[in-house]
Amino acid sequence: MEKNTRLILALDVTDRDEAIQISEKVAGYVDAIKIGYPLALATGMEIIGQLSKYAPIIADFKVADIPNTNRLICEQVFKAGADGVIVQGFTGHDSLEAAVKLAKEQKKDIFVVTEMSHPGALDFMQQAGEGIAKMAADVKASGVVAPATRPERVTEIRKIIGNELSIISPGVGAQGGSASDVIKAGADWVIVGRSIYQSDEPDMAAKKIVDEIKEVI
Ligand code: FNU
Repeated sequence: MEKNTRLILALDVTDRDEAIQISEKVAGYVDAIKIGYPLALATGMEIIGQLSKYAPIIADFKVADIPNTNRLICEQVFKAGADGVIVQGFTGHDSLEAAVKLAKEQKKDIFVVTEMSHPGALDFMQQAGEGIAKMAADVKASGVVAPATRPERVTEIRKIIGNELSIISPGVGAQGGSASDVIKAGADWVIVGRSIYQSDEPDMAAKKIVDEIKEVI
């Protein structure tokens, strides 16, 4: 994924035509489009190939299984045309290694969730976040997913993973996080969904975030 605008669109709409229209409009403002279960379940996996002409696709399937199943899932997602897959880290090193090994063979990316951006992540996940970040660095994943809602945690996670791995960071806008704050805290990319795709002018909403990021880099 090329680092230009530092914005990743989270395209959680459930209508194929709407997904394509929004992608066309925002393509010039995003470095990648993240799709997840809402869009893939609504339209089928072909949507990945259809959207990949606008931007590289990151599939947010938060893969969380035993090593063999992780590998099988990632194989299918890459075959559908995705450039990266988001996997959970809490399943441990062997599950993560299986995904990373496959991704490296295919020159694709694995992003590992450290701690999630919503309030409930404090119940269980946050305690594991630093250990997961270290594991992601040890197995040489491409990057981690860390919360824009807690920029101070992004700074902590950056210290742990160093500069070899990327940080992609959701939680900007609808969840209360700020794009410029989390970029300053150490994120490489922000992931933004509702603030863009629910806007009457998604391209202008995306541009505003890109301009905000430019101010601080
Ligand atoms: P928006 N997402 C998230 N927090 O929000 N993958 C995480 O910790 C995480 C994610 C996803 O709030 C979420 O599923 F690991 O509308 C959604 O697709 O801007 C997007 O990031 C945020 O969407």
